[in-house]
Amino acid sequence: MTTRRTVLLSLAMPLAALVPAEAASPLKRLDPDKDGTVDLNEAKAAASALFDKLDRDHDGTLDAKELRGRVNAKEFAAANPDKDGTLDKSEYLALVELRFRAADPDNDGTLDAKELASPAGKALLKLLL
Ligand SMILES: [Ca+2]
Ligand SMILES: [Ca+2]
Ligand SMILES: [Ca+2]
Repeated sequence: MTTRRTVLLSLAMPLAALVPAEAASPLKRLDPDKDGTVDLNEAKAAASALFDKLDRDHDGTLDAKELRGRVNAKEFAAANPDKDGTLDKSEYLALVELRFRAADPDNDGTLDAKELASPAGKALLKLLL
């Protein structure tokens, strides 16, 4: 019995050793259900956490300064229909959804590693991490 257990442990070890190296990739950080893709809910959950982190003055909105270049002026204007100079969370998440769709050319509702690495995918990641 002891021998068998030792064999199982030695098989498990190399797998465990891989985890820290992979934890840094954006896909791993954005994929809590570990299905290998990022869906819109996962993207929005990450975006919501980032929004709270960026909102330094905790007024529930992000101004251009708090966004620190994550959104260009044209997108900012389009994402901010009430033109108050700030994005609230629902405006921010609408922009995330827009970029998500742009990054999903095969329209399957999920982003795989390749889609995340595309220019549109990288633009989306700026709003998530
Ligand atoms: Ca997933
Ligand atoms: Ca703010
Ligand atoms: Ca896709």
